[in-house]
Amino acid sequence: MTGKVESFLKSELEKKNALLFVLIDSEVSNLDSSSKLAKDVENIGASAILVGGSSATDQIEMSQVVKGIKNGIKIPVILFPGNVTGVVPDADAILFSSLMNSENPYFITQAQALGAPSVLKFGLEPLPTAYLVIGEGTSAWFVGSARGIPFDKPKIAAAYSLAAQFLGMRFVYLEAGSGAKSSVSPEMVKTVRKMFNGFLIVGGGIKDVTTASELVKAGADALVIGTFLEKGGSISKLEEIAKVIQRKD
Ligand code: 1GP
Repeated sequence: MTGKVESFLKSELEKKNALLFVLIDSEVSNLDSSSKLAKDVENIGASAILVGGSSATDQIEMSQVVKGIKNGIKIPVILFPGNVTGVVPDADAILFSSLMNSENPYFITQAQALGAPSVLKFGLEPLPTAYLVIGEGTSAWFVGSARGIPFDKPKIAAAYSLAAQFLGMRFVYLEAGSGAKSSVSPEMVKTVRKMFNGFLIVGGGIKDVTTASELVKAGADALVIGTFLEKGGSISKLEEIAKVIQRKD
């Protein structure tokens, strides 16, 4: 069943070529700075704020950050959990993800089973997501015991995405990993796009206009950017990226 946040994202996609999601890691940004950051990125046209990450494990801190952010903005706050500790109240939705290419069944179905009752209890809208880790050496890869899909094997990513679609998942997230040296290739996005009909999210290592625009041209529906801002990247440069990816030609 499509909920409010999913409908909002779809309506955004009718207006914009692709969407910008900004990732806030509650262990990097404190309460004040994350609330300000959320307002700033809403102002430049981001469509959602993701809160979480594979190394964010302090549930109390995350809960405070989510609550703080939520008060000041209208765009949805979507949880991006790396584990059951990433399920907290007050957000609008959650990327209810299976790390499909993990070698550990915990990250494929068990964490989901442990977290699901809290998702229901907190009234979070679950967005059924196949989370695919591309490449190696990142926190998402290590923490999630992923068998990273090689960057130059787009057909494998496409096969997983098609399997996700057949399993009823409406979102695929191609993840190169936070702070990855290189992002997922446009070729991989293109190959996945041909197979997968749902909402295609791409993240990890995106920090410039050219890369962002190539990924969108290849078929990404939303790009996730986190480290760029954490490392001091400017809001005006992010606005430039937002404008380029949102523009309908
Ligand atoms: C990480 O895809 C997100 O989970 C964002 O990546 O931090 O490299 O922007 P960056």
